[in-house]
Amino acid sequence: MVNKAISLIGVPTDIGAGHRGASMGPEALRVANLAARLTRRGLDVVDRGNLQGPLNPWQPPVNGYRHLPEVVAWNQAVHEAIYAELADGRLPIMLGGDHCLAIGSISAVARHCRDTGKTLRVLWLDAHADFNTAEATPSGNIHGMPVACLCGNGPQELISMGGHVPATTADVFRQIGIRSVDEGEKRLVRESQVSIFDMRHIDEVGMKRTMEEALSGIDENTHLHVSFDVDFLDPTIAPGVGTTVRGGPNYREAQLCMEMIADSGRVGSLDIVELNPAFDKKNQTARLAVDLVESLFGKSTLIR
Ligand code: 6HN
Ligand code: MN
Ligand code: MN
Ligand code: MN
Repeated sequence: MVNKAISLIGVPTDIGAGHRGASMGPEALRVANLAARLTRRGLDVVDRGNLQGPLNPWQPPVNGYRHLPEVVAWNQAVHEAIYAELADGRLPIMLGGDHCLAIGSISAVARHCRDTGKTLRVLWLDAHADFNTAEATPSGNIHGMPVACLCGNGPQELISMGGHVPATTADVFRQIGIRSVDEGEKRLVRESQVSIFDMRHIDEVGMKRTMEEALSGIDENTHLHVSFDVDFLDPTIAPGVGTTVRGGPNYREAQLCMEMIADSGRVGSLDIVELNPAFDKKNQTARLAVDLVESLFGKSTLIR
């Protein structure tokens, strides 16, 4: 059974992104009624408000990284907040914010798993692999680097978050929906143990078998962390993100993905990231994200 004690933690920053606006993500999710929708599902939801951190100075990269000191500050705040919620026995939902924040959240989840003897599995729902390094990145934007950092490939301040290097290992990741990986990044992904279920795989075998594969091997001792980058979704249904890539999952495929995760009963923490209201129309992408998160917590279209 999934933990019913949910804590919402807003992280209003676009410090790792290539476009401004993901800083408005937490409020857009609140306006789309995230808390009430989950409460309606019988969950005990507490909104902890927003974390604080440095403003976005909007500077070019230095040694391959944009805004590294600010990214470190935000992620430290995220790490402490998520770790405290987990230690308190609650299920944290991080309302991003851009995807660099997954360094803080997932390092905290990994630390909680070490404390409690749980096995970590991360479902990374994204159009992108986010496996860049200072050498491979085309942009210097750290939202393209969190998975590499979590696996120990990145700047010292980010790979040592939570005091354990690496924070976790590549074999815990299952990446789903991938369709945009940079040239240098491709080589790094191939050399790693990250499992990728790219759009070609989803086209060929379908979302059902993809999710069976991504969830295979989990058991009562698994802590499932879902890192939901909203650009996972096809841009025709989810225009409110900074880095759209066409050819993503449609509404039903995304619903099935979330429903099958819910069926596992093992979700222990969630990131909702990269929602960018500056690109959205009438908050439709935030409303879609909330709809999908309801499914992740058990809302189902199943009749039989
Ligand atoms: N995201 N691969 C590109 C880069 O700049 O490294 C895009 C990264 C997008 C990251 O959407 O979380
Ligand atoms: Mn726990
Ligand atoms: Mn991402
Ligand atoms: Mn992405």
